[in-house]
Amino acid sequence: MKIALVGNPNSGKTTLFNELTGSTAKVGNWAGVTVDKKEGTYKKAKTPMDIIDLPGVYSLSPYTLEEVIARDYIVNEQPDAIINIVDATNLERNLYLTTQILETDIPVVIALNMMDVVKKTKDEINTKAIEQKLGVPVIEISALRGENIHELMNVVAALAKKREPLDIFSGTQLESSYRSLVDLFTKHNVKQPCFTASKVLENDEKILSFDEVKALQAEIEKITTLTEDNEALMADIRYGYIDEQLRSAIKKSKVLGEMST
Ligand code: GDP
Ligand code: K
Ligand code: MG
Repeated sequence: MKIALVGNPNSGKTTLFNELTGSTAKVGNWAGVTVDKKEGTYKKAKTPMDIIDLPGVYSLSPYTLEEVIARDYIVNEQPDAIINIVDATNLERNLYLTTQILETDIPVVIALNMMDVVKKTKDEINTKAIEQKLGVPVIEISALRGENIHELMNVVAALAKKREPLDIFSGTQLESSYRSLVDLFTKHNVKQPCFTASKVLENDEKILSFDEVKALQAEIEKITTLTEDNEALMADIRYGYIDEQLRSAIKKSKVLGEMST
Protein backbone atom coordinates (compact mmCIF):
# COMPACT_ATOMS: atom_id res chain seq x y z
CA MET A 1 0.00 0.00 0.00
CA LYS A 2 1.24 3.45 -1.02
CA ILE A 3 1.00 6.36 1.41
CA ALA A 4 1.90 9.92 0.37
CA LEU A 5 2.99 12.66 2.77
CA VAL A 6 1.65 16.02 1.67
CA GLY A 7 2.10 19.34 3.46
CA ASN A 8 3.46 22.85 3.44
CA PRO A 9 7.22 23.41 3.46
CA ASN A 10 8.50 23.23 7.05
CA SER A 11 5.42 21.43 8.33
CA GLY A 12 7.66 18.54 9.40
CA LYS A 13 7.23 16.18 6.45
CA THR A 14 10.85 15.14 6.31
CA THR A 15 11.01 14.68 10.08
CA LEU A 16 7.94 12.43 9.96
CA PHE A 17 9.25 10.62 6.88
CA ASN A 18 12.55 9.85 8.63
CA GLU A 19 10.74 8.72 11.77
CA LEU A 20 8.55 6.36 9.71
CA THR A 21 11.09 4.93 7.29
CA GLY A 22 14.42 4.99 9.17
CA SER A 23 17.13 3.20 7.25
CA THR A 24 14.82 2.06 4.42
CA ALA A 25 14.72 5.56 2.90
CA LYS A 26 15.96 6.08 -0.64
CA VAL A 27 16.47 9.47 -2.21
CA GLY A 28 16.16 9.96 -5.95
CA ASN A 29 14.79 12.59 -8.29
CA TRP A 30 11.37 13.07 -9.80
CA ALA A 31 11.47 12.17 -13.51
CA GLY A 32 13.20 14.90 -15.48
CA VAL A 33 13.67 17.37 -12.63
CA THR A 34 16.09 17.83 -9.78
CA VAL A 35 13.52 17.95 -6.99
CA ASP A 36 14.26 15.27 -4.37
CA LYS A 37 12.07 12.19 -4.36
CA LYS A 38 12.17 10.28 -1.08
CA GLU A 39 10.67 6.84 -0.68
CA GLY A 40 10.86 4.33 2.13
CA THR A 41 8.94 1.69 4.02
CA TYR A 42 7.09 1.83 7.32
CA LYS A 43 7.66 -1.65 8.69
CA LYS A 44 5.85 -1.50 12.00
CA ALA A 45 2.43 -1.99 10.42
CA LYS A 46 0.84 -5.41 9.82
CA THR A 47 1.23 -4.80 6.09
CA PRO A 48 4.39 -2.78 5.33
CA MET A 49 3.50 0.59 3.85
CA ASP A 50 5.45 2.39 1.13
CA ILE A 51 5.86 6.00 2.17
CA ILE A 52 6.58 8.79 -0.26
CA ASP A 53 7.56 12.30 0.80
CA LEU A 54 6.07 14.70 -1.76
CA PRO A 55 7.63 18.16 -2.23
CA GLY A 56 6.38 20.80 0.21
CA VAL A 57 3.60 22.93 -1.29
CA TYR A 58 1.20 25.66 -0.18
CA SER A 59 -1.38 24.79 -2.80
CA LEU A 60 -2.18 22.24 -5.51
CA SER A 61 -2.29 24.88 -8.23
CA PRO A 62 -0.14 24.32 -11.33
CA TYR A 63 2.28 27.22 -10.82
CA THR A 64 5.42 25.79 -9.26
CA LEU A 65 7.36 22.67 -10.15
CA GLU A 66 6.71 21.32 -6.65
CA GLU A 67 2.97 21.84 -7.00
CA VAL A 68 2.87 20.10 -10.35
CA ILE A 69 4.85 17.14 -8.99
CA ALA A 70 2.60 16.80 -5.93
CA ARG A 71 -0.56 17.18 -7.96
CA ASP A 72 0.46 14.78 -10.72
CA TYR A 73 1.44 12.21 -8.14
CA ILE A 74 -1.88 12.45 -6.31
CA VAL A 75 -3.92 12.32 -9.49
CA ASN A 76 -1.96 9.79 -11.54
CA GLU A 77 -0.46 7.48 -8.94
CA GLN A 78 -3.61 7.33 -6.80
CA PRO A 79 -1.93 6.61 -3.44
CA ASP A 80 -4.00 4.42 -1.11
CA ALA A 81 -4.02 7.27 1.40
CA ILE A 82 -2.60 10.71 1.99
CA ILE A 83 -1.17 11.88 5.28
CA ASN A 84 -1.69 15.63 5.21
CA ILE A 85 0.85 16.93 7.67
CA VAL A 86 -0.23 20.22 9.14
CA ASP A 87 1.81 22.60 11.31
CA ALA A 88 -0.50 23.10 14.26
CA THR A 89 1.27 26.35 15.21
CA ASN A 90 0.24 27.79 11.86
CA LEU A 91 -3.08 26.14 11.40
CA GLU A 92 -5.06 28.51 9.22
CA ARG A 93 -2.40 28.91 6.60
CA ASN A 94 -1.75 25.15 6.49
CA LEU A 95 -5.44 24.31 6.11
CA TYR A 96 -5.49 26.17 2.81
CA LEU A 97 -3.71 23.20 1.22
CA THR A 98 -5.88 20.79 3.21
CA THR A 99 -9.06 22.05 1.55
CA GLN A 100 -7.58 21.20 -1.84
CA ILE A 101 -6.37 17.77 -0.81
CA LEU A 102 -9.84 16.99 0.52
CA GLU A 103 -11.31 17.77 -2.88
CA THR A 104 -9.71 14.57 -4.21
CA ASP A 105 -11.35 11.19 -3.59
CA ILE A 106 -8.30 9.68 -1.90
CA PRO A 107 -8.56 8.74 1.80
CA VAL A 108 -6.91 11.43 3.94
CA VAL A 109 -5.69 11.53 7.52
CA ILE A 110 -4.58 14.86 8.95
CA ALA A 111 -1.47 14.67 11.12
CA LEU A 112 -1.56 17.71 13.36
CA ASN A 113 2.16 18.17 13.90
CA MET A 114 4.23 20.25 16.36
CA MET A 115 1.75 19.53 19.13
CA ASP A 116 4.66 19.65 21.58
CA VAL A 117 4.97 23.36 20.77
CA VAL A 118 1.23 23.99 20.90
CA LYS A 119 1.02 22.37 24.33
CA LYS A 120 3.58 24.86 25.67
CA THR A 121 1.58 27.85 24.48
CA LYS A 122 -1.87 28.79 25.62
CA ASP A 123 -3.34 28.05 22.22
CA GLU A 124 -6.16 25.58 22.18
CA ILE A 125 -7.03 23.45 19.22
CA ASN A 126 -10.31 21.58 19.15
CA THR A 127 -9.21 18.52 17.22
CA LYS A 128 -12.61 16.84 17.39
CA ALA A 129 -14.28 19.92 15.91
CA ILE A 130 -11.82 19.95 13.01
CA GLU A 131 -12.48 16.25 12.43
CA GLN A 132 -16.20 16.87 12.36
CA LYS A 133 -16.02 19.86 10.04
CA LEU A 134 -13.62 18.25 7.58
CA GLY A 135 -14.91 14.69 7.82
CA VAL A 136 -11.50 13.03 8.14
CA PRO A 137 -9.48 11.73 11.11
CA VAL A 138 -7.19 14.29 12.76
CA ILE A 139 -4.34 12.84 14.83
CA GLU A 140 -2.16 15.02 17.07
CA ILE A 141 1.52 14.17 16.73
CA SER A 142 5.00 15.43 17.36
CA ALA A 143 7.18 14.19 14.53
CA LEU A 144 10.28 15.56 16.25
CA ARG A 145 9.65 13.62 19.44
CA GLY A 146 8.14 10.58 17.74
CA GLU A 147 4.90 11.06 19.68
CA ASN A 148 1.67 9.36 18.58
CA ILE A 149 3.21 8.16 15.32
CA HIS A 150 2.09 4.56 15.69
CA GLU A 151 -1.47 5.69 16.44
CA LEU A 152 -1.37 7.85 13.32
CA MET A 153 -0.28 4.91 11.20
CA ASN A 154 -2.95 2.62 12.65
CA VAL A 155 -5.58 5.09 11.54
CA VAL A 156 -3.95 5.38 8.11
CA ALA A 157 -3.85 1.59 7.73
CA ALA A 158 -7.49 1.18 8.68
CA LEU A 159 -8.51 3.86 6.22
CA ALA A 160 -6.38 2.63 3.35
CA LYS A 161 -7.01 -1.08 3.83
CA LYS A 162 -7.34 -2.59 0.42
CA ARG A 163 -10.63 -4.18 -0.42
CA GLU A 164 -10.03 -7.45 -2.22
CA PRO A 165 -11.91 -7.69 -5.51
CA LEU A 166 -14.90 -10.02 -5.24
CA ASP A 167 -14.15 -13.45 -6.71
CA ILE A 168 -17.27 -15.04 -8.15
CA PHE A 169 -15.41 -17.69 -10.14
CA SER A 170 -14.41 -20.33 -7.57
CA GLY A 171 -15.76 -23.72 -8.59
CA THR A 172 -17.15 -22.48 -11.91
CA GLN A 173 -16.17 -23.54 -15.40
CA LEU A 174 -14.43 -20.19 -15.98
CA GLU A 175 -12.28 -20.35 -12.84
CA SER A 176 -8.99 -21.34 -14.48
CA SER A 177 -9.42 -18.91 -17.40
CA TYR A 178 -10.16 -16.14 -14.91
CA ARG A 179 -7.07 -16.86 -12.83
CA SER A 180 -4.83 -17.04 -15.91
CA LEU A 181 -6.19 -13.75 -17.23
CA VAL A 182 -5.67 -12.03 -13.86
CA ASP A 183 -2.07 -13.28 -13.87
CA LEU A 184 -1.57 -12.09 -17.44
CA PHE A 185 -2.98 -8.62 -16.77
CA THR A 186 -1.10 -8.27 -13.50
CA LYS A 187 2.14 -9.23 -15.24
CA HIS A 188 1.56 -6.59 -17.91
CA ASN A 189 0.49 -3.88 -15.44
CA VAL A 190 -3.01 -3.60 -16.87
CA LYS A 191 -5.04 -1.44 -14.47
CA GLN A 192 -7.76 -3.24 -12.46
CA PRO A 193 -6.55 -6.73 -13.52
CA CYS A 194 -9.41 -8.62 -11.83
CA PHE A 195 -12.16 -6.41 -13.20
CA THR A 196 -10.56 -6.50 -16.64
CA ALA A 197 -10.33 -10.31 -16.56
CA SER A 198 -13.97 -10.62 -15.61
CA LYS A 199 -15.06 -8.21 -18.33
CA VAL A 200 -12.95 -9.95 -20.95
CA LEU A 201 -14.66 -13.23 -20.01
CA GLU A 202 -17.97 -11.45 -20.46
CA ASN A 203 -16.84 -10.60 -24.01
CA ASP A 204 -17.14 -6.90 -23.14
CA GLU A 205 -16.40 -5.05 -26.40
CA LYS A 206 -15.32 -1.84 -24.72
CA ILE A 207 -12.73 -3.53 -22.52
CA LEU A 208 -11.53 -5.69 -25.40
CA SER A 209 -10.90 -2.56 -27.46
CA PHE A 210 -8.59 -0.93 -24.87
CA ASP A 211 -5.07 -0.67 -26.28
CA GLU A 212 -3.49 -2.40 -23.28
CA VAL A 213 -5.91 -5.32 -23.66
CA LYS A 214 -5.74 -5.46 -27.45
CA ALA A 215 -1.97 -5.70 -27.20
CA LEU A 216 -2.47 -8.99 -25.33
CA GLN A 217 -5.06 -10.44 -27.69
CA ALA A 218 -2.93 -13.38 -28.84
CA GLU A 219 -2.21 -14.39 -25.24
CA ILE A 220 -5.85 -13.98 -24.26
CA GLU A 221 -6.85 -16.32 -27.09
CA LYS A 222 -4.42 -18.93 -25.80
CA ILE A 223 -6.20 -18.80 -22.44
CA THR A 224 -9.82 -18.77 -23.55
CA THR A 225 -12.13 -18.79 -26.54
CA LEU A 226 -14.62 -15.97 -26.38
CA THR A 227 -18.00 -16.32 -28.03
CA GLU A 228 -21.26 -14.46 -27.82
CA ASP A 229 -22.42 -17.09 -25.34
CA ASN A 230 -19.95 -15.72 -22.81
CA GLU A 231 -22.27 -12.95 -21.73
CA ALA A 232 -25.03 -15.39 -20.80
CA LEU A 233 -22.54 -17.74 -19.17
CA MET A 234 -21.24 -14.90 -16.99
CA ALA A 235 -24.77 -13.92 -16.03
CA ASP A 236 -25.35 -17.52 -14.88
CA ILE A 237 -22.16 -17.40 -12.83
CA ARG A 238 -23.17 -14.10 -11.20
CA TYR A 239 -26.63 -15.32 -10.29
CA GLY A 240 -25.15 -18.59 -9.12
CA TYR A 241 -22.83 -16.68 -6.81
CA ILE A 242 -25.64 -14.53 -5.45
CA ASP A 243 -27.84 -17.55 -4.89
CA GLU A 244 -25.14 -19.59 -3.18
CA GLN A 245 -23.44 -16.89 -1.10
CA LEU A 246 -26.19 -14.46 -0.32
CA ARG A 247 -29.43 -16.44 -0.27
CA SER A 248 -29.32 -16.79 3.51
CA ALA A 249 -29.02 -13.01 3.83
CA ILE A 250 -32.04 -12.30 1.69
CA LYS A 251 -35.08 -13.44 3.58
CA LYS A 252 -38.11 -13.14 1.44
CA SER A 253 -41.34 -12.64 3.26
CA LYS A 254 -43.49 -15.72 2.71
CA VAL A 255 -46.52 -13.61 2.13
CA LEU A 256 -44.83 -11.60 -0.56
CA GLY A 257 -43.39 -14.76 -2.08
CA GLU A 258 -46.85 -16.31 -2.24
CA MET A 259 -48.42 -13.19 -3.61
CA SER A 260 -45.94 -12.94 -6.44
CA THR A 261 -46.51 -16.52 -7.57
P1 GDP B 1 9.51 19.82 5.86
O1 GDP B 1 9.98 21.05 5.16
O2 GDP B 1 8.03 19.73 5.84
O3 GDP B 1 10.18 18.58 5.39
O4 GDP B 1 9.87 20.04 7.41
P2 GDP B 1 11.05 19.44 8.27
O5 GDP B 1 10.81 18.02 8.62
O6 GDP B 1 12.34 19.76 7.60
O7 GDP B 1 10.87 20.27 9.61
C1 GDP B 1 10.99 21.68 9.65
C2 GDP B 1 11.47 22.09 11.03
O8 GDP B 1 10.48 21.80 12.00
C3 GDP B 1 12.72 21.35 11.47
O9 GDP B 1 13.54 22.25 12.18
C4 GDP B 1 12.19 20.27 12.38
O10 GDP B 1 13.11 19.85 13.36
C5 GDP B 1 11.01 20.95 13.02
N1 GDP B 1 9.96 20.00 13.44
C6 GDP B 1 9.39 19.03 12.70
N2 GDP B 1 8.44 18.37 13.42
C7 GDP B 1 8.41 18.96 14.63
C8 GDP B 1 7.65 18.74 15.83
O11 GDP B 1 6.78 17.86 15.93
N3 GDP B 1 7.91 19.57 16.89
C9 GDP B 1 8.84 20.54 16.82
N4 GDP B 1 9.03 21.29 17.91
N5 GDP B 1 9.58 20.78 15.72
C10 GDP B 1 9.38 20.00 14.64
K1 K C 1 12.61 22.29 5.14
MG1 MG D 1 11.28 18.30 3.66
